[in-house]
Amino acid sequence: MRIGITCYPTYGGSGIVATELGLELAARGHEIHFITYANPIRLGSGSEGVRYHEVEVSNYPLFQYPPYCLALASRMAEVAERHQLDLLHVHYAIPHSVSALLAKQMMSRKRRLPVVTTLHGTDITLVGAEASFFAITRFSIEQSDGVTAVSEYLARRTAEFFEVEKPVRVIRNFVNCSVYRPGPKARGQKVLLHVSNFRPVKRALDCIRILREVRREVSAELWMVGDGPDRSAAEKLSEELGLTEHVKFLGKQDQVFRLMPQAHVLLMPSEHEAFGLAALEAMACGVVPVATDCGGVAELITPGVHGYLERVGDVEGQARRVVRLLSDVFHYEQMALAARARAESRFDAQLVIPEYEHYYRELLE
Ligand code: GMT
Repeated sequence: MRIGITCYPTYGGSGIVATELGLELAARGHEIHFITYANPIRLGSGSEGVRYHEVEVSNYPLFQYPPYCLALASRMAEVAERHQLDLLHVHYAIPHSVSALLAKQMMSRKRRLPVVTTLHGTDITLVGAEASFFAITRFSIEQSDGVTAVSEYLARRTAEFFEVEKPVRVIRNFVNCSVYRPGPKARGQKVLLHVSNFRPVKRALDCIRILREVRREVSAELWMVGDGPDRSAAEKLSEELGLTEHVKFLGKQDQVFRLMPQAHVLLMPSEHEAFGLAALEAMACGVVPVATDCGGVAELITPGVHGYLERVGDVEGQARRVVRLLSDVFHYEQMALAARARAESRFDAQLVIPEYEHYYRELLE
């Protein structure tokens, strides 16, 4: 198939899933066209079967707000005609889905261009729920030819909140278990890891507070990977709590699979997660997740088996779990093996990518 993919190319779960999906589909022989405003971070250069089409927006002085959605729609239509795309698959409803629907209308009469929209989380729970975006998010879900969600929870929430009849297919996130795999652990100190875009919903500051509690019992350090609005506040808090030398802010990393296996525990203290991709990637690397029980995370982690889920904001509860894991080697090893087995048996790319392929075929037929 010839597939156009649009996503946010920056550091964030939906862009990562879209990029990995494109690369996996290309490896299975499909022709993939990324249509985005910048090269998606995990795309690299020169992957076989993958092309990148940049969206440029005119900055005419009359425009107070450059019309990105229109530039995207035009580029989608142009790429679809030129490369005879079979379908467009957009990730994150706003505004990609709306631009794709417009591109579909722009096609010459003979060309069909089905639109698949994948819902990732905040496009429904935060952005789509804002009064100014509610109606257009609902419209884009109803008008897409196919809609997928990354968890049962998100599919249910979409149906309830937007009162849409449109069937939403659940296709969970995936990880390539040959790339994300266990490796040697960091020597010396135990390592806690947090990977996110440091938006308030991630509660990155809780990681610093958890480290403080953990260090009362066990010697450990914290690696903070990523960047975003709460990074400065997290750096300031680590200074205030006298933890500067125990917290490393590593910034954005595009080869997380090299870093992850070295850690012992992944911290994901989020306020909300539709799925929790960082936890899945960590599990594949044999790193045990200590997370919060929110959104769709329980579809990934069975508490006490593949990791732990505590109440949002319960820093002491999460710290207690970390201390137990770091102090009881047998318990830790068992859980790390179970986490890896869970990733392999249910979420490996080899299992999930065919679900997308079947879905595309259903729509094309
Ligand atoms: O806000 C974020 O965490 C980024 C966001 C995105 O769309 O870029 O992540 C969402 O999509 C990820 C990939 O499907 C999911 O693993 C995350 O759980 C989800 N984030 C939230 O629901 C907060």
